[in-house]
Amino acid sequence: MRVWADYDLAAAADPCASPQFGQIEDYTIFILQNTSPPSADFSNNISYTCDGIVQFSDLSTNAPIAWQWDFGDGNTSVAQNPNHTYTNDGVYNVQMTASNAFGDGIVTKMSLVEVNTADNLIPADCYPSTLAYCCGYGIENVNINSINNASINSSEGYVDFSCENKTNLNIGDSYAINVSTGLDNPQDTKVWLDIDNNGFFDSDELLLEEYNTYSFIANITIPSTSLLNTPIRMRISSDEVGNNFGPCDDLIRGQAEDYAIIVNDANRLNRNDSFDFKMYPNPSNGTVTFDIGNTDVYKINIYSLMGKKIVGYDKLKSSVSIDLNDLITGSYLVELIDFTISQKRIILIWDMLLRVLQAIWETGYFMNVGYSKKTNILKNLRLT
Ligand SMILES: [Ca+2]
Ligand SMILES: [Ca+2]
Repeated sequence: MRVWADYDLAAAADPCASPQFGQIEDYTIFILQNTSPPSADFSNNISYTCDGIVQFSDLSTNAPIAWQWDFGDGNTSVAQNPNHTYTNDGVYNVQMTASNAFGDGIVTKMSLVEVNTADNLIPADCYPSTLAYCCGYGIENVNINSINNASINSSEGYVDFSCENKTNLNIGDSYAINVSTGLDNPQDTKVWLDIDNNGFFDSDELLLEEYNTYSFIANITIPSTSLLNTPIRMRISSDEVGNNFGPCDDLIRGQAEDYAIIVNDANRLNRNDSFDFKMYPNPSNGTVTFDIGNTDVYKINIYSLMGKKIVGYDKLKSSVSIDLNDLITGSYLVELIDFTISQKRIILIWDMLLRVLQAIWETGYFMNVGYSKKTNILKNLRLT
């Protein structure tokens, strides 16, 4: 084994060249047979995928010579670094066995890969490349509504972030979009939305142009012709100032990134998701809390058991408390409506008199005080 060391600005190390100021030393190494079975390990390039494609890489030690992969979906491979395509949605365990002449090593990773093809966008007709990254150009952060995605500069080239970065926006509404392009150079940036989801970015799908900025916050308005309730592609391209580019043009220094937008119409009752809700306390003696989880557009209607609508509330948030003090004692039908889906529950409301009597009963006064004191208590509560 030869060790070669020299002045750090000298010519590159050549095992047979004489160092300028340093020296060369030789040592003896014996290579021994490794008689241990492999210690199995591997990595995967992605854990949440919309197209189902996952690249696995062997990280086993102790010199394996054979591999057996079980991808958890009934498919297997004997490659060292297999590329596998899952065709069904689900969460998969992956097992790998690495072998050599001295035995096997096995590793199993539970719930390693989640496949969700419902979030897969239709392909775009083009994916712009970065031609000549330099100097810190690129897109370093994108923030709009619930998307807040940090990434490296354009040394990564084009990246499709749409699978794991999607957000719901309302048709006709304006939203602030914040694109950070680093501190090194000003850039030109454009944003397109494939509003008809045909895979092409047409001229009327250019939503924003920002010139000569380091980063910016601007508003985009979701066009009234946008396809509803389907993930559609938003493309952000950014390049050095003065490079006039379209949605399919390669970028000289910068890069393009894609995201997914789901356009909703809050005024149209067209949702098909099922939902459930919690309602407590029940029976109630006043304020009732309705908890519907992540959904935030719905109505609450309360009916008598004869079917007469007593009261209704519109467009409430995911968890809301409603004061039902005014309802007289009895059972009521509560209906929560989320677009076309409705769920119903019966709630029992206790009115004020019953509540007071219950409170007195619970304090034990009926057990421990005389009749006149009980009367005074009721007088004080303005119930006589
Ligand atoms: Ca980036
Ligand atoms: Ca289009």
